Amino acid sequence: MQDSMTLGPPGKQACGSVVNNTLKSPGYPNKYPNYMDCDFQVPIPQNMTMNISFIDFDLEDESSCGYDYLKIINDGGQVVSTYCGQKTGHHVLLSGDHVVMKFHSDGGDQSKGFLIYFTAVPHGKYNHNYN
Ligand SMILES: [Ca+2]
Repeated sequence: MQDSMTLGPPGKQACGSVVNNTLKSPGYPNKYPNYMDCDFQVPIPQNMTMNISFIDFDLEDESSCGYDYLKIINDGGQVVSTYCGQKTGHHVLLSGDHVVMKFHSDGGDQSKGFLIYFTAVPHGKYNHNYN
């Protein structure tokens, strides 16, 4: 598997990175390319909880997200949730050392992609995850 932290072959679009606490899918707001595999690691400040807000989210939909997906993985390497379809307005709260966002697209059907915003909030501001 290709190292997702490096640029792909010529002509393949780069994954980008988190800029100003904001993560955009490749090409956003235009459709993301096929055959993308991107890992984004976002540090979580000590004693803080990360609020991950799906400002805009539209990936190719499939009942088990088998085609295109965004996975949220905690610092223990466990997949917290897998998302596809339309999830605009969704929030996820995660604590730990860092969060990994893993984006995959297959060889067919593209959608708009996502715009995600990260906000570190003090522990206890929210009582539970609402994903
Ligand atoms: Ca697709």
